[in-house]
Amino acid sequence: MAHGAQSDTRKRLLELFAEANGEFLSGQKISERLGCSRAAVWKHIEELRKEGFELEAVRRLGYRIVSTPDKVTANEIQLGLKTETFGQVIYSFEDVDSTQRVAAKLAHEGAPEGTLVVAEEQKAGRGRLDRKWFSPKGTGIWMSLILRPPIPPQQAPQLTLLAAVAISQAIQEVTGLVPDIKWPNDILLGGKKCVGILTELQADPDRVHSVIIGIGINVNQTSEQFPEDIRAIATSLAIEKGKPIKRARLIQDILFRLERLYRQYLTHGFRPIKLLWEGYAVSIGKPVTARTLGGVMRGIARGITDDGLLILEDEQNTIHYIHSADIQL
Ligand code: BTX
Repeated sequence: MAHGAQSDTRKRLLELFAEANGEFLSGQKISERLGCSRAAVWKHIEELRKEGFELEAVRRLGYRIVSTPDKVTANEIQLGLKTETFGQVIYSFEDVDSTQRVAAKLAHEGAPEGTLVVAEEQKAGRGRLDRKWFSPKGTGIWMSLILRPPIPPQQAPQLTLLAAVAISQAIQEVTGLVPDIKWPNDILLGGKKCVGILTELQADPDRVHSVIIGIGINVNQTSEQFPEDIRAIATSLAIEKGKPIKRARLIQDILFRLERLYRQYLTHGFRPIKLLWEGYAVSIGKPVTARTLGGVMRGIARGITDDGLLILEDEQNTIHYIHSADIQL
């Protein structure tokens, strides 16, 4: 079921509550600020309640938000969101086949940069090379962000690395845990995968039309909730932290950091991002096995190029530049 892009009035109401910072807002003031009737205000408040917001109503004082639900609806994400464009338009779904597919369709139809598609559950979440991405209901972050960078298609993989940095920073900020990044697209905690990133393009040979950054984060799963075949390699933030994490709060932080890094990237190029990326990179200087579509290669990971390719030095000291692979440490 889709919640769809939310109305401007709802969005402004949530902004008002965010400004009020937990204090009461009178019904009169809300209706004046939103330019709608008191009855309409009441209707919006009831809808927020249905979504799991806890709202206190006191005569003469008005309304205040007591607690917000652990939901990934547009309302929840936009309450307190500090971005200019990223996540300012949100399509949220109870369930969907894949947020990547929905975002690609929206991008094709002209959705603006920063449009976010997010779902409580994915029935057909996917990883790279059509692998499955396990996306159970209500426990993780399954989202896709539409970007329209003025770059040639071969630079798009840099955005995967940029996203990995923003997500790692946000995880660190919200949970205090320090993640490792494994080139190109895995984020690990304690050696186990908690995040996957999938970057897909709509492009001509010389120009990108849109880039869809798909982000899957295991947030609140217990280890029994992972299917047996990935239990040994997967983890969630809650497992590592020992307590549940509010998903919308993490999404806000990710969007904020993504937007900031993306702007920096468009102005100064990949180099500053590369330096940040190297700060989280786990494979650099270590022996790795790279499985590419062309075969298996062993060597020492020496770093990444300014374009974001992996530099691998094999046993004969030959340097290889790898565009895409699965890396085993
Ligand atoms: P990947 O190809 O690097 O990793 C996929 C592999 O990871 C699977 O083959 C499996 O072994 C393992 N795996 C599957 N599910 C999980 C999980 N929940 N946690 C840890 N490991 C898992 C990674 O691809 C890119 C994933 C992107 C997912 C996002 S979610 C939002 C968006 N929509 C969508 O369909 N995909 C992206």
